[in-house]
Amino acid sequence: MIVRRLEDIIGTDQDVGAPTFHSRRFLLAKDGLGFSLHDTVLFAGTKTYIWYKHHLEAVYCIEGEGDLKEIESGKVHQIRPGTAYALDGHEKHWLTARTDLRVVCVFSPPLTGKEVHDDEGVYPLLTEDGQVGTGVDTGT
Ligand code: 9YT
Repeated sequence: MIVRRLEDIIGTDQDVGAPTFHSRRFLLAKDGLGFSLHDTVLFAGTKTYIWYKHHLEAVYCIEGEGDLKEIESGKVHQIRPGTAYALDGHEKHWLTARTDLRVVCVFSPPLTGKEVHDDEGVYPLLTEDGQVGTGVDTGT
């Protein structure tokens, strides 16, 4: 049995920062469950480019307002508390946070400590409309 609380994660190496979000990683590959579990807050007014090339992800919004744009199809989905989405096709997307947007995320295969550094090592992207995003590609 594993029991962890947010206060146990904050300030540890499982509490990671990036230019447009911070993420508290409750469960990682080392926990041996076959998935990882994250509590992520995307900062109000930011737009994040995300492509998980080798991972599946499910996301459930618990706080805030934003939208998700699928880059290939151009489809836009409103994200608000009670909305879940799953990247079952490794879709490239933009996640825009109108307010702080808090989401609970599950990855399969689970993220490991190595991807922590990959994520943080990605530099902000300057997009055509002048917004700063973070290229997030946890694939290896
Ligand atoms: C919004 C989203 O995809 N969050 C995933 C978790 C985050 N990439 C992390 O923990 O680094």
